[in-house]
Amino acid sequence: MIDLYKLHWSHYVEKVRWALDFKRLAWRGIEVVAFTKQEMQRFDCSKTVPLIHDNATGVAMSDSSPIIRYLEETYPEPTLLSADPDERAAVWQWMLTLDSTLGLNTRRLAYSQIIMECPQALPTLFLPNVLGGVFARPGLRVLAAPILGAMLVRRFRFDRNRIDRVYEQLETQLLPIAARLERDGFLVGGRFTAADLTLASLLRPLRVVPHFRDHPRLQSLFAWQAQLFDAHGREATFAYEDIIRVQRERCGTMRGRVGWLTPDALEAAAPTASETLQVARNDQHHVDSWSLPLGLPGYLKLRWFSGVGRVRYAPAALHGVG
Ligand SMILES: N[C@@H](CCC(=O)N[C@@H](CS)C(=O)NCC(=O)O)C(=O)O
Repeated sequence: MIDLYKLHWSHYVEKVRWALDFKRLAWRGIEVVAFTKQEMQRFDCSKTVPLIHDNATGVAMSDSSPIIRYLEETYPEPTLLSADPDERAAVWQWMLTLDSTLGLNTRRLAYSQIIMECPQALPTLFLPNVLGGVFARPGLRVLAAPILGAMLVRRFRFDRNRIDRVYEQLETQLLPIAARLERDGFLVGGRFTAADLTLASLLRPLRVVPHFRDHPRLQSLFAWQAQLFDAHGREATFAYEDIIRVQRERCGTMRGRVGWLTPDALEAAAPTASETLQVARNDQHHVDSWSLPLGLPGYLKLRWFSGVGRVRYAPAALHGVG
């Protein structure tokens, strides 16, 4: 039995859940409290989720791609990598690159979207079990939302999305990937590997970001993703997708017009240089009770002056995408 320490909606966790299911391994999920991570303190690896503890071997480790590599080495069949060494290396580089770029940027934009449109979803996601779920109740939710929002802004710097050119970087990364999949069907070797699993999982948060969800040249990519989810029995939507869809249906609009994203701006965005990675990068900044209030101006800026304007809500063309 493998214990998987998780936050249910995390796209990095979904990578590992998918790999465990693909390999038909027995596992049980342990939901952690994101702020204390008390449940993981006894392990001496980094305290991010996913973290696994394999009761059969005693191994405990975090970081989704090394976890998948460990699963592959310990439980080789069915394989998620490749017997061919060149393909294996290519899959590994795709995984680390996507973890270090796509996964960070999609997380940034999805949280930004939630803060812009329905910050009251944050207590539901982060505090469902704290003090018997009291913060997820309607009255306290309204009070807890800005505090959680400020904390997340401090941790991930959503107030810098424009300066850091997050939309531009994502678009220039995804367009060639979409074209490649249209041509080849899979990222490496013409068959499903951990590279595809990584891409499909880490792309999930973008399904709440209208600029990408409705992008005419990315529809084939979301269709590819939906097809994989269906073929592998993955959840069609995550809780935050449903929460934001309900909110949009209620108010009839969504934050979808990225004001500064002109064709010229996109043209000028340099594609990210591809380097050989040994480990995945992360973008979390330390937050404590002293620095938390510093997140409030960024939170308010994101809520009211993000530069991402309202457009009329229309459900996405694709089945399963809100
Ligand atoms: N590169 C890591 C990223 C893991 C990561 O950033 N996990 C987030 C959840 S999406 C986390 O543990 N967040 C808790 C925190 O921010 O303290 C991986 O692939 O597992």
